[in-house]
Amino acid sequence: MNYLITGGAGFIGSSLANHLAYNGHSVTVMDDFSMGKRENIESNRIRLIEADVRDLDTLETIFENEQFDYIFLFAAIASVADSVERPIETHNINFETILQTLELARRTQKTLKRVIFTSSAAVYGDEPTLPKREESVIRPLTPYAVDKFAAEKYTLLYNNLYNLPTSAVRFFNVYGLRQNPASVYSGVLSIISKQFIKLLNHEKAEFNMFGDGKQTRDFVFINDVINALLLIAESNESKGEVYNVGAGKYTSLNEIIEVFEEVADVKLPINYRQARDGDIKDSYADISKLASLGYKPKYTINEGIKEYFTELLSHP
Ligand code: UD2
Repeated sequence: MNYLITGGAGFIGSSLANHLAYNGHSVTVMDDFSMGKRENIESNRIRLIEADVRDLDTLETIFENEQFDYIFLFAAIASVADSVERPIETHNINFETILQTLELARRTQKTLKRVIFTSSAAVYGDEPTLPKREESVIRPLTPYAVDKFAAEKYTLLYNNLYNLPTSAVRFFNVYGLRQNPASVYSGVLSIISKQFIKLLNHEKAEFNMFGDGKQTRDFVFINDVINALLLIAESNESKGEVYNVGAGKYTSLNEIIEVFEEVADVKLPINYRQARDGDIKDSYADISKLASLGYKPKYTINEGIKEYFTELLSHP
């Protein structure tokens, strides 16, 4: 099959691209390396196009010259905090390029099996009812969440209005190899695991816990996420639908640290800090809609962290 993955050098996109290439598919990655990294692309069978998704000419050339079976849209400003700093740029990248891509696909792609847009649990905002169902109250509170929700809606509209086969996913807290721990707003598990690696290297390490550590999240391992994405892309029933992608379980940060301490066999010093402004206390997904397609997460949190940590140790 022929795949196009925008933002395919980022954490989730590159994990999917490597998996597909490894399984013999033809994969084109479009990325400007603003967040993604060249070294995330591990297969020399992946074709890399270095371009910003706002570069319409390049997008048009790609779409006019090739027919894809599957298109995955990951390219985005991925940090909520960045979106608050840069609302216009966020809107251009996270919303307008998605609409442009859908339109290009409608015009040029004749054998397309699916376009998948990647949205976020951020669309649910701080409305406290749990677990989150796809039909739960939507309360987007940041430019990031507003644009994700709008782009998600447009993606599904293209299925319903123009018969372009599309689906969307709302990621909960994905973790795994290649998640970049560089910023304080990076995924918390990448930040925690970096500290454990330091400890194992006999370097000084500590973790800033924002709040009491009792906040919970639905942490889902990248391998389960890839399975979910492929399942949704290949199912007929999922056309025009949006799916939560999580593990359907919640774990507190304190529990997460305990699991890491057990796996690494070392204690991590914790600095308790004030909770972040606007931080939600708890979040977890109802995954029954995804389960109805045959999805069942393979990794418990203990198994996922163990696998993640083992992979990290062998990928210095
Ligand atoms: C996730 C997404 C975000 C948005 C949001 C929607 C990630 C990386 N972020 O934010 O894009 O979709 O969900 O709800 O997936 N924490 C610490 N110390 C640190 C870093 C974080 O205590 O050094 C805490 C943080 O205050 C929060 C928890 O860890 O309570 C999880 O933080 P996160 O940034 O990994 O994810 P989240 O759920 O806030």
